[in-house]
Amino acid sequence: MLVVMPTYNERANLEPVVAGILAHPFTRVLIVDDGSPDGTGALADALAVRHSGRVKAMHRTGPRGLGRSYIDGLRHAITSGADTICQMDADLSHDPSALPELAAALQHYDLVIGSRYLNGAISVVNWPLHRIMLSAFANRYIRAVTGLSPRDCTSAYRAWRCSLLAQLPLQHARTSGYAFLPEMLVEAVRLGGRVGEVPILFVERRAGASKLSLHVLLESLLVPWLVVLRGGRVRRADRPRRG
Ligand SMILES: Nc1nc2c(ncn2[C@@H]2O[C@H](COP(=O)(O)OP(=O)(O)OP(=O)(O)O)[C@@H](O)[C@H]2O)c(=O)[nH]1
Ligand SMILES: [Mg+2]
Repeated sequence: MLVVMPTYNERANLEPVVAGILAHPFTRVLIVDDGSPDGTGALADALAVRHSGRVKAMHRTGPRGLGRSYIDGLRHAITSGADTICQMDADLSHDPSALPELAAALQHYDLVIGSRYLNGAISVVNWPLHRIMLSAFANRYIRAVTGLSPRDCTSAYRAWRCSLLAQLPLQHARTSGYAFLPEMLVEAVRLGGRVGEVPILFVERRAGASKLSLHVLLESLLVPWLVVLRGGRVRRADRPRRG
């Protein structure tokens, strides 16, 4: 499994998260850095030398962004020959110890979401109330506008069968922030992908700073409508099953 991980100023988190991923013998890592001013890119290069063959660093130039970095990293991953691809954040909010469960669920699904909101629970640690409410609202909003049914449409912790991911029109994704996350889900369901969810515990970052901005939030409100205008709502028959 190739793990794609975008980084921007994650110097304090990169080493432990990479160690956690590499503890699973079935993994490789692609770090997608956006010229982090704190030197995360140089650390990524050092890790690539130390773990030659298992860690690779990609250095982006041009406009930076979480969405752009995930898309570039995933497109590269598709060409790498991996059968399965995982996407995850580098700030330790996504616990690498969940990787075996995500990988195992790919035996039954084409896309598995590491979900914070299964079975009526909210599995989030150290989030202030306004962050929980924002995330809950975002998920309701996205489900209402697009017709999607997963409980966590905005989780970036996802495992893919490459056969499904390679069919997605990733080259058309234009969003800079999080909005590509529900957009990719809609495309996956339209392609007939089987979508499952496994529970994860999301822990708010302890080191480094969040990059959530007003621009990214506004984009997230608009994009679900653009996705629906382009291809319609997800039809009931297309809807994913829950794992
Ligand atoms: N390459 C790249 N990575 C980014 C960019 N912005 C954020 N990231 C990375 O994307 C992941 C998620 O970003 P966060 O800032 O943690 O966003 P978040 O998880 O919603 O916010 P918090 O809850 O505060 O952690 C982290 O690994 C970041 O380093 C960017 O512009 N470029
Ligand atoms: Mg985070």
